[in-house]
Amino acid sequence: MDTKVLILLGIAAAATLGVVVWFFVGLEPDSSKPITTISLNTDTRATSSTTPTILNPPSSFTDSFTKYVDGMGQMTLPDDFRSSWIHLGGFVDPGNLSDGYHDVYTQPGVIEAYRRTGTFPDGAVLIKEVRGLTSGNMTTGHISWATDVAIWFMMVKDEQNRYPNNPLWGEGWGWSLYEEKDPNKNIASNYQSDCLSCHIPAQDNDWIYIQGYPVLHDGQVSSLPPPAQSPTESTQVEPPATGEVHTITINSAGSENFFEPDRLLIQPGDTVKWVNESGAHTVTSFHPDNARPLRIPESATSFDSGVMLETGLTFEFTFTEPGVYDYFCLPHEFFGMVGTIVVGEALDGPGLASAQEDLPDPVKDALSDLNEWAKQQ
Ligand code: HEC
Ligand SMILES: [Cu+2]
Repeated sequence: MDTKVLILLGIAAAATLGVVVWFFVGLEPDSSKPITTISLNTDTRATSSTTPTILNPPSSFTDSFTKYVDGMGQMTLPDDFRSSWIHLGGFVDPGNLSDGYHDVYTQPGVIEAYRRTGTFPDGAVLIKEVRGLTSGNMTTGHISWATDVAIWFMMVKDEQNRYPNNPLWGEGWGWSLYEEKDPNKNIASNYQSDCLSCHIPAQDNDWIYIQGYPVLHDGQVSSLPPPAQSPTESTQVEPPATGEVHTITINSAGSENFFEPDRLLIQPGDTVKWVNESGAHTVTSFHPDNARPLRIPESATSFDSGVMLETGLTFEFTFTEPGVYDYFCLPHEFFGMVGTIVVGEALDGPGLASAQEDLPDPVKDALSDLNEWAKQQ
């Protein structure tokens, strides 16, 4: 081909493009609006989460292990996920101003892979961005919208158990956490104490709360676990109570989660009835049955309410053996949500021992405070 022909072809192409652009501009619903930029989008990725169509979905996401994970298993928050990843879905906590919006992002192609196989592919990354909430009157009503970023939670799917000795990796995922003040620094240290217990209700869905992502399952969430493997009626573990019944409420207020009261003196044969006032909690004794060190009398039975997801659910336990019983809430253990019951008197036993080293720091602090109190009973 000689140069003249090339130039002619070039002019023809430019003219065609001009006509095409003019055609689309003409289709603009409001063509009176000034058009400032026209960009020719060569990106084939769909940006809408409801119609995820990707022309060439990547079949593998294992490059995550070079891009976002180092050789030791330390994870880095990707910096481009908001603009080039897919918004999978989200959650809103309207009562919580400081972390009301939870938006979840994943790589392009993960949705297609999930819809094909029913599982998250190796190397899939999920990022939950947590933002504050504000609200005001708009022409549509009283509307809430998101403010600044507070924190990011990140999970990386690992089907090959690549980092068996790194405490951030397990159950098929890497788990990490970043704060706005230093997004380059992961602040989680151990997924079991920092993350896992709170994800137990989602255990059957690979630890992911897929009900928040209808795009994965077209809203068909019948495979979801029942909302509560929980005590819908009160559970009686020991012989029928002959003693008094004491009530402890379980509460969530903003970011505070607590048993009220968190310390109680009762008599052998008395029953304690825990009532869930708000939030999702458990009443779980420190006992090897519950994967924790023993902190109840040796001869006593362990107890665990299961997750109480709804307000008004109760759990009862009748205490027969004298001594000190320590218990915790599984979802909020890491925040120091623990309590103690002294039955009869504070006999020297596992419940009075100083807190075990491997317990999270907030638990250690709370237990030493409760121990001080128990010793005086
Ligand atoms: C207080 C309980 C709690 C703790 C602690 C917690 N999570 Fe979650 N996480 C949840 C709940 C509940 C959801 C879904 C609803 C929501 O966002 O509130 C969720 C959602 C997520 C999501 C979005 C994907 C999904 O599962 O739906 C990621 C990613 C995530 N968490 C990672 C982590 C990591 C990593 C940690 C530890 C550093 C962690 N989480 C600690 C309760 C918790
Ligand atoms: Cu709790």
